[in-house]
Amino acid sequence: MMNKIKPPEFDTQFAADIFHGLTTYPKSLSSKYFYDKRGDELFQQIMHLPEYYLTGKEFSILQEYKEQIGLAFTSDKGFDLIELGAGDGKKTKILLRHFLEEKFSFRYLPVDISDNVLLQLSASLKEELPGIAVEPQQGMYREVLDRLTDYKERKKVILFLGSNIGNLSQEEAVSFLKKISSSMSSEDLFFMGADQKKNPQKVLDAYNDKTGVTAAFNKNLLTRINRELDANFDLDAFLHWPVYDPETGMAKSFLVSKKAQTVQINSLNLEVEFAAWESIHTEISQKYDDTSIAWLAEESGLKMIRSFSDSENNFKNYIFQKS
Ligand code: AVJ
Repeated sequence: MMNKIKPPEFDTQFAADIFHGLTTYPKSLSSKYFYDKRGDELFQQIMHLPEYYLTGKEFSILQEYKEQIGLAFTSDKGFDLIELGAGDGKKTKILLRHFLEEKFSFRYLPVDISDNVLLQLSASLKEELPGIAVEPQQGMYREVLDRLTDYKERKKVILFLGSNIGNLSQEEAVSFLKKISSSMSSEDLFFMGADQKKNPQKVLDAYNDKTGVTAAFNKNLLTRINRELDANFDLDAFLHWPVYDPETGMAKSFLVSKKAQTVQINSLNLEVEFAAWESIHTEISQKYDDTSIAWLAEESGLKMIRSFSDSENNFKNYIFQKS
């Protein structure tokens, strides 16, 4: 019999999720919590690492195929470009600059949960690409997509770059893509970047860089729990451990406890016991191929109409329509 204890109440979703993740077996934490201020900085550094090929490959695809991409996006009445998780917009600016030069009629609607990100992005666009109509949309993807579903005046093009889809489990990815598809009309497009299956060593290296930036990024989650929930994780007592399964295409990252230890999380009134070599799963970075993308599309009510890739097929950008 289980002890009947009153379920704890939590001040924030973060507190609730950390509690649940560290009191179940096997332990896990969501990668969405990587991105506090320090996490954002570390991710910026990751994008410049020689091992982390994703950003450079997608950048080169957008650069090489911007004309063709532009021709697919544009329409007589113009279009609205909605970007989910815009970040610093470095890659998107390649497209925006080209669309501006071509004098396409379009508006740019970057969507992000962070007001701060949107403010910085709007400011940098005003400076670098004045003349673009920018309408930032603060909120969660789902909320914003709901808001935009009834909007049918112009063609919508939804951008989802960076292989961010890879952080979702298969089930979550289908549910997310169904949401996208249901917010689209027949002429709308969905443009998505997805990292591809490749030499497993190359994938592994991307999540295990020599300089340890990715390890610091992964462990920063513990620093965040220490700060926000008054905990005492010892970062040196955990190992950053990425793995890659070439069959499923799943890259996973773990934090592994180097010894038996107990961690106090004061704000949660919780003591977390770790056995020696017990793991915390922290991230999925799914790698795809055309078969798995076709399956995802089929499950989600999308139809792939074009794809663009770099010369080594390391990364692909796909265009989908509602099916
Ligand atoms: C931003 C989700 C695409 O999974 O490759 C980078 C995040 N994690 N290094 C990825 C990340 C570790 C990244 N995404």
